[in-house]
Amino acid sequence: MHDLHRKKLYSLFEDGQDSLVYLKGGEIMYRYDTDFEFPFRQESNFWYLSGVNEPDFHMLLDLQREEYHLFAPKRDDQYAVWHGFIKSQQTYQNEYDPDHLHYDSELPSVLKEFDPKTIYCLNEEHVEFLEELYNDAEFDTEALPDAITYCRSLKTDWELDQLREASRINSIAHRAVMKSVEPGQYEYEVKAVFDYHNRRHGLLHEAYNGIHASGKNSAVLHYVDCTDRIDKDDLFLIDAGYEYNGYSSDFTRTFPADGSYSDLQAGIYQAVLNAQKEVLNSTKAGVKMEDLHLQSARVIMQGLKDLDLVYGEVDELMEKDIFALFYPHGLGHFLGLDTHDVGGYPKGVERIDRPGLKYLRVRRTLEPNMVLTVEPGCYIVPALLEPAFENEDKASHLNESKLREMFEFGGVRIEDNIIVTEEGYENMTDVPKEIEEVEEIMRG
Ligand SMILES: [Mn+2]
Repeated sequence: MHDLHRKKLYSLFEDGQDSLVYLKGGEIMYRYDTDFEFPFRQESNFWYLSGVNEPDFHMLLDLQREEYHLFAPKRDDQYAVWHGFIKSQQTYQNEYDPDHLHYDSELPSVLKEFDPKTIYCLNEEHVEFLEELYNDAEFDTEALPDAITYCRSLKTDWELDQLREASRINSIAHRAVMKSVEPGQYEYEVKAVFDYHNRRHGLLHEAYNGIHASGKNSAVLHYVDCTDRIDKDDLFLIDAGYEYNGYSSDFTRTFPADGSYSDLQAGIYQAVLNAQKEVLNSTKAGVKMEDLHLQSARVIMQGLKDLDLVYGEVDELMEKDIFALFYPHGLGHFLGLDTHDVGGYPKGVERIDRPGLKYLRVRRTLEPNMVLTVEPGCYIVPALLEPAFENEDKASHLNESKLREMFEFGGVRIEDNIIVTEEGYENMTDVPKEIEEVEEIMRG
């Protein structure tokens, strides 16, 4: 399968005469100056092109002959004593199927034999490493990141299957969490349930720092403390996923700790759900992500208007950036070997310098086989509202007294993972999100 990824990359380098691609695989990382090892996880570009998920490898791609050279670390007996069994070259050959297999110590001599004109690298750090071994070539760090990013942003069928499997198991874990949450538990107990269900299905790596947030913590976009006790009137927000074969899942659900949404919670929740459903209805190839984002923000503003939390016409609330006070992040992002996957901004496309759009992680026209998250949200963030109350132009649109009463409310986010198709999308997330469905699963 990774052979297909390399072919895709070769096709982007038309003139590969006397040129090589070099990639350095990941190394084991330690906690400060100790021998505490973090679990190894391959660097995503290396994994994409090789399928190798173990430390200390290198690769060269011969663009002229379209041949793949893999360099494996030579391990000594001490390695076997302390770290693990040493694989033979034959094992590596069978597992990874390179056109040529070498030991890492052979990297300088192989480079010399090639005598390349140009070596394409991912970054300056790799250039510096390689220059120590061979400095008779021109190094280029522009073309390769662009080419791999292009390849990775349009998924192959095999990649889509990995993503579907990650989502299938993540759906099981999210349902289990929804069933088990009760007031009085601590946030970390919920995380334990979530981790358990992923791990017992063989998923060992979290795709990102999961968020398990109750009450006002749910309005902290990247809350990772996971230490608070859940109160019966709290909303609980879980934004978490594991990866399968390196491919991520990333879902969010928000539900009432005691199993039934209060009127206010239901009002905000329904506004976010309506926004997500409207945006999904518009999702298909040819649509621009920033347009979808603005569409979702309008629906949320209408919801807040209906709840008497904001005043004015939706057009005005959008023009004056009132929406950004309640929805300060982007609608979604690409998903793949990284949770915030590459390719959101094609070359030359800059971020929009405007509140509420600045943090949009994708500004592209959607194409079939792009995979992304759709995750509108609505939050009560005192840090954003306090200054807005002081700003005359903004304050006239805000129901200050009602909003102040909600400073402990937190927020709502609903996130699904989808594959863009020509006519629409495939939703890989299978976790209840309608209010009645959520309440029913929580009742058991
Ligand atoms: Mn996400």
